[in-house]
Amino acid sequence: MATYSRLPGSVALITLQNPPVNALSAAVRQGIVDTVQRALKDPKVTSVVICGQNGRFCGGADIREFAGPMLGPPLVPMIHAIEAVDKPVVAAIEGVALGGGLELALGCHYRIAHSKALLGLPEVTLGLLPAAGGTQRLPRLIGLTAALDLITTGRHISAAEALKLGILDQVTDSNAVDLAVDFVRSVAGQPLDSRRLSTLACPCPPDVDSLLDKVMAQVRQRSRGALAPVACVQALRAAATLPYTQGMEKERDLMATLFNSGQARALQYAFFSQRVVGKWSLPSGANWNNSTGRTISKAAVIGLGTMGRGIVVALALTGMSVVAVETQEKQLAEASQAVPAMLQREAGRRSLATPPGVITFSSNLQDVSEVELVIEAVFENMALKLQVFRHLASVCGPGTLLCSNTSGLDMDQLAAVTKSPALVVGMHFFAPAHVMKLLEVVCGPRSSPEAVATAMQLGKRMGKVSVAVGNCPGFVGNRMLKPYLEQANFLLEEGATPQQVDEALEEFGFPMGVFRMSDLSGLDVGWRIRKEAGLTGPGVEPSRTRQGRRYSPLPDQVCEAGRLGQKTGRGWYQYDGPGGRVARSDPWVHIFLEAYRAQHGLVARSIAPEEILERCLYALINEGFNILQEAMAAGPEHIDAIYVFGYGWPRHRGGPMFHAGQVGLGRVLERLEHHHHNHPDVPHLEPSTLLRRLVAGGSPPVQKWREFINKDRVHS
Ligand code: 3H9
Repeated sequence: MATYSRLPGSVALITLQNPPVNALSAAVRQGIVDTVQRALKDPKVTSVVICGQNGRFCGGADIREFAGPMLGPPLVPMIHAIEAVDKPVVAAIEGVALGGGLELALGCHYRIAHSKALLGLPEVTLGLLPAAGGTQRLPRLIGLTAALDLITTGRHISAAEALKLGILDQVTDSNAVDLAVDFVRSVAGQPLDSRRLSTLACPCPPDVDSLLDKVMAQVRQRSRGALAPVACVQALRAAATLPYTQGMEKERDLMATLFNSGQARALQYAFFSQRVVGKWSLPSGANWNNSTGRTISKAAVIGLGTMGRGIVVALALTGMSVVAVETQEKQLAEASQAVPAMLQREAGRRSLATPPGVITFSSNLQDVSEVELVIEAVFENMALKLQVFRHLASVCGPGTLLCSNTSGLDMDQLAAVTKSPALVVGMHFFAPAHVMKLLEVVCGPRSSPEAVATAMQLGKRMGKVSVAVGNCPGFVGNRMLKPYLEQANFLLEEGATPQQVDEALEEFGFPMGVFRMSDLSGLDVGWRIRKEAGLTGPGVEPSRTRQGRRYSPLPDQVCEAGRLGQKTGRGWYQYDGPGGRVARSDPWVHIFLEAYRAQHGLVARSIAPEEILERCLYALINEGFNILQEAMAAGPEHIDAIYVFGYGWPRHRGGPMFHAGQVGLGRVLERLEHHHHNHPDVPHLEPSTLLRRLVAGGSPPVQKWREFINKDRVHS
């Protein structure tokens, strides 16, 4: 709702009240309509200030209401009514003015903000556009070019930038409401015509069409199939070329299309998923609300390869001091050059609240004895990691948290060689660790709530989306990736080319298909893991069945040919040279695939993109259902957040589990049964029990799956 008070000097103060972000719910909109009317009618009131409770102006439309019928007064006429008021209205912006919140402020005649406030029109990130006049008023205020940038990216901007762009009239380091009240008294009685943005012309560059065409082309390329950014450009074209009223009609029509699209639902689900995963819980009942983590001020990282270096930077950016240990002298020398440069670059890109912490380089494990938390990031080899953990257990105090950056090894085995297994958790970062948003926090059976809470809090401090997951081979992300990669290889055996597989996946919205991605990461990573698992290497039978299931030796043979991906200039594609980035089709690969098929008596067939998508994506999704059933992820939102933030799953498709719901669980089940029938030697294609149970239960929406998962556990 909104409260009304009359301040000395004839100023009416309207305060939005809807914690935590004063979103514009039906009750708040009704409150604004009523209080603005009251201010208008009160002859003693000469001016109005609108602010938000608890130092937050407004976080925009109430996203929770989008799922239900539209109730209460609509935003557009409400904002029009404010703009039309003949007493000056000032928005006093503290905290945030986002989406509908900024649109409300744009309907006011003046805008004053606190210097720490953030402003923006992030609707595009929710699959929408700013449809309360934002696409029409903002370009009239700051010009088409700047509005295109803000609205198509949805980025939040600082008060300083908003002042420079002309969105704000004043910025203050002290109380924005007090300043707004003083200010509005000083402008009472002055003409308001030039302050009504809807009446202004939109400032445009002379070559407006070519600008709009250029931006549209960029947006289409960047958005990988997302509809909202394209609609934003269309709405801004209307602002630049049509009168205001017609522009508003265009905005409304585009919004109606977006609002009812599956993409908007997916993106709003992704918004809430990101928040759900922060509220972790363990099977023991310990959770984010009843567990306290430690505040870490000094940490250490062991192993300064690519991952270790990124982790050092991510930790130092939080302001904590970091001991960076590497026992190989050459690697240490390289890292002590590279890491400070990485830190400086990254600190320059962000506006840090505290200066970066001090990094001390060392070749001696003994130097970590004083730290509160250690992250081991040595080579992915159990024997080596066990050796490091044993060493750490003898060097560190009994209260030190010991974490591993393993991407899939058994955390419990590592915990077993320490003195305090309860203080051992996995912290699985994604490369580059100082940039990628995802962190899997791996909870072993003995990890204490305190250890999990500490890792989750540390993830948050590093700006990560941290997801608590269970301890199983590959955890959640890599475990699901395995059947996906496996299907991609089988498709090559059956007749597809790497380009065909990659194109189908990129068309779906992945930034890179599986083979281009593997070339980028290095093909030797998986090769080493398969050798460790006894799947390939000297003495292993070179057949297409290994350890009792279908196996494709294709990637092993590519590695054996010295083709390790971009780093060697050759992999599934060819590059300009070692380290080259542009993938080109390689005749060697086609000859190699033909020879391979001939050797194994395989007849190549033409494979449609639909089959490529079904085989790769449904195998991955099926494993997601197994993970849910085994409680290795607390809910579908956790899996979806992992895939959106760590594996390039297109955000406008919500995540793999949400996508399964959109496709229809019955359809996913039917296609898995079909492919499993054709490939009975591929266990990953056998539909999960949970999927069958959900379909039998009427294919409930993703938010209801937990009921079925819990039922499953009671019965198992
Ligand atoms: C829009 O405005 C459309 C219009 O143009 C046109 C309409 C016609 N609604 O993120 P936090 C909840 S679209 C409902 O953890 P922070 C959030 O779920 C909207 N709920 O805090 C969480 O709930 P819980 C455009 C919302 O301090 C709690 O608030 N606006 C909304 O890290 C705290 O959130 C946006 O896109 C909302 N609008 O960050 C802004 N916003 O505690 C979306 C938040 O139960 N919001 N909640 O988990 C944000 O970006 C961040 O929440 C914000 C605060 C920066 C505001």
